[in-house]
Amino acid sequence: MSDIEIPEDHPRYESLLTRHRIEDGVDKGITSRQGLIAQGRGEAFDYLLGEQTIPSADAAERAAAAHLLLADHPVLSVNGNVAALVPGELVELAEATGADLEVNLFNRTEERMEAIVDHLREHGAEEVKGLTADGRIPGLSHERAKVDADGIGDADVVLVPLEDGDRAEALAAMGKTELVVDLNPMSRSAQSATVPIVDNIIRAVPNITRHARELQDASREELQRIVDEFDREEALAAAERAIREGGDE
Ligand code: PTJ
Repeated sequence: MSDIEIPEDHPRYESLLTRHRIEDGVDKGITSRQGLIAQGRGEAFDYLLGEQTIPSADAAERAAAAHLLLADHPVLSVNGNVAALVPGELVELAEATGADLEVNLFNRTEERMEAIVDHLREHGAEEVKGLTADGRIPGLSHERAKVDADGIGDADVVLVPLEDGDRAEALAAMGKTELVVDLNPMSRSAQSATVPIVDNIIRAVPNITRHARELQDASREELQRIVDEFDREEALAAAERAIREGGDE
C-alpha cells in the first residue's frame, strides 16, 4: 500500500483505495502505465453507474458462476490491473469453481509476467499458468497472442476482465464462451461477450464467487437453466439505461 492514508468516512473511499492499489501495482511492476489510463476510463463509467452492482450485473454474475461450474475447463485470465486490484479474490473464485488462473497480458513482458505470477502465489495461488506460452490466439500480433496450450488454449469458458476489444473478439472467434467484466457496456469486449458483466472488478469477482458457492450443489439442469435464461442484449441495454439515468435501471 502507498503511504497516503484514506479516511474511511470519505464519500469515495472505495474508489480512492482502488486508485492506490493500481498505483502500487505500477510501483511493483505488476500493472502497466497504460493500466492507469484504463482505470480512469473505468472509474468514469462506475461513477455514472452509481458505484454499485446494478441488478442486471448481479444476474450476469450469477450466469457467469453457472457457466464456470458447468465448464469442462474454465480459466480465469489475469492482467496487470486485475492482479493489482483483486489477487486474493481471484484465487478464491478459482477455488470455488475449479478454474485455472492464467496470466495473459496485452503489453506482455517476461518481467511483468513473472511479477504477476509471484504476486498471485503470495495471495495463495498454487498453480499459475501463462509462462509456458506454447499456444497462440489466431489473428493477433505475436506478443498479445501468447497463451498456454493447456490453459486458455484448451479452455471452453474464459473469464476475461478488462480486456482490450481486439483480443476479446479473437478469443470469441475461437469459439470460447467469454465472460467479460468491463464497466463500459459499449466496449467491443462487452459487446462480443457471451456474458457481459458491467460492474467494477472489485465488486464483480467476490460476487461471482458468492453465487458459485450458493450454486455449488445445484444440478446441471438448474445451472443450465440459469445460463439459458440470461439475456446478454437485455443486460447491455439495462446497463446503458442505468448510465443515462444515473445508476437506476
Ligand atoms: O496488463 P495488461 O498489459 O494486459 O494491460 C491491461 C489494460 C487494462 C491496460 C489493457 O487491457 C487495456 O488497455 O485495456 P483498455 O482497452 O483500456 O480497456 C479496459 C476496459 O476496462 C475499459 O473499457 C474500462 O472501462 C474497463 N475498466 C477499467 N477499470 C475497470 C474496468 N472494468 C471493470 N472494473 C474496473 N476496475
